[in-house]
Amino acid sequence: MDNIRVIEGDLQARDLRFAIAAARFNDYIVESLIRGAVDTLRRHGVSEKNIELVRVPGAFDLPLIVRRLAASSRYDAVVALGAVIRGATAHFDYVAGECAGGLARAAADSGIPVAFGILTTDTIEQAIERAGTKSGNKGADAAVSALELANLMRRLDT
Ligand code: INI
Repeated sequence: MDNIRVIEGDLQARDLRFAIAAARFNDYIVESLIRGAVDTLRRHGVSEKNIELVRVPGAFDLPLIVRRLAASSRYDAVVALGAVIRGATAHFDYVAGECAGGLARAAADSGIPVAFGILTTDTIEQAIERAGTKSGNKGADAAVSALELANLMRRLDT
């Protein structure tokens, strides 16, 4: 390992610009994800003027808008936030599956990192646990990934 050149992204803010795309559905949960993401970016030194928040109705709608944001050349990375809670409906599989697949395609097609900050849980209690209580904050985790990936993309460019 000692002789291997390791290429990785650090977590420096530099002049990086971020879009946060967040669903309104399950807003009580998603607000905490947004707070976690913004707080994390700011504490790593990202200026507020380099963060824009875009709201969409639900997680299913994220891929279309994230694709547009990623293709705009305005951002170095996009953080996608939402909460899909299973409840008693088969809807869950469609919404969660299309959201995940669509976000992955948006990243691959645009060449801009898209961090996946979508909670997919069976219950609202599990969602609360992952939105800033005992299991951390998935919005904050996604923001860290976005920072690392944006920096890694820069390094790979040089
Ligand atoms: N959207 C979510 O973000 N989370 C959900 O749990 C959810 N459920 O359960 O239905 C949900 N549905 C709405 C969907 O994302 C779209 O906004 C809607 O279908 C309009 O395109």
